[in-house]
Amino acid sequence: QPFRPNRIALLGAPVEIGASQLGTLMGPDAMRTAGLKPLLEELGFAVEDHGNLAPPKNPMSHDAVPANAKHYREIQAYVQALSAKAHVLAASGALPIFIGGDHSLSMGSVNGVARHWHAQGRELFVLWLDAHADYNTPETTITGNMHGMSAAFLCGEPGLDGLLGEEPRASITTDRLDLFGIRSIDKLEKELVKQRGISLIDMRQIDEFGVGVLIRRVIDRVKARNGVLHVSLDVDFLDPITAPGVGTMVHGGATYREAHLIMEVLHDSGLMCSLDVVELNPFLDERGRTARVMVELVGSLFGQQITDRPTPTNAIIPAE
Ligand code: 6HN
Ligand code: MN
Ligand code: MN
Ligand code: MN
Repeated sequence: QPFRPNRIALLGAPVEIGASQLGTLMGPDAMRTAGLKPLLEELGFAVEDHGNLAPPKNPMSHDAVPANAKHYREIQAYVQALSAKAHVLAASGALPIFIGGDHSLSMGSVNGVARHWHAQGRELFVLWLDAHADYNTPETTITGNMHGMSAAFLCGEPGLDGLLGEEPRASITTDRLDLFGIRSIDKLEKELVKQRGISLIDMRQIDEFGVGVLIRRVIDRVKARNGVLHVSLDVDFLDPITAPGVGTMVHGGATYREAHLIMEVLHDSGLMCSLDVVELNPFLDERGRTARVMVELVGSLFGQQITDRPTPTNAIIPAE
């Protein structure tokens, strides 16, 4: 069953302390300035902008603060507020877009969205488009930055168990996570991902097979289980030549067209139920270039096309 609502809910999540480089706080407003809402409206959607989420000033959490998780309390407040809001937005029937903010926000957005879909009896799959695996735990992290832990948290890895407090936890299983575009992974993080058997498409595989083939493999798996797909798009998935406005640049990322092809194929699949656009850092951007690129990518994800002619695929899916 495809999910093609005509309503989109925008929510800014200006969290920046999950990363060491400050500035992603300005991400949501830069995406607005770059014309996100009018573009989606032009594509035929009714767009509600819910503004930027403000977490409670004095949150009540009494769990122990884990070692090696920087700004744990502040991120905890954020994640709880975001999970609750994400659940409400998903349940409203709109397709929510969470605009970051650093990647720690996905701990809240995905948890809330997963909770909604699991109650509908549909499995939530997560596509993690990123230079990094974000699969560290407080045990494995080198930096202590929580934006490097979000995928691990979502799969229920231990170490951040008290993070959600009273907010119900809706973990995804490791066979429903696809790490895609990876080219920077820490040693212990790599071991953990391997141990869990998580699907990881690195840049070499992208070079060898092309993104068209590989993204269809992800989609087919979601389809086969009648799932829905949350897309978590980190700006650093893209090559820094195309997207310099990011604090964690890694060379050798996806090109402008590779990224668009992924968005176009995802759109055609009709499986996407929610989206994060994270790690945009307008403080590091060049004349709004990266913000504009991200808005254009969202356009392709919601049906913007070069021509209206359907393009057949020549993908031959290699056995895994
Ligand atoms: N991101 N693996 C590094 C760390 O600090 O744990 C980088 C994390 C990057 C996080 O891209 O969202
Ligand atoms: Mn990330
Ligand atoms: Mn990243
Ligand atoms: Mn390439």
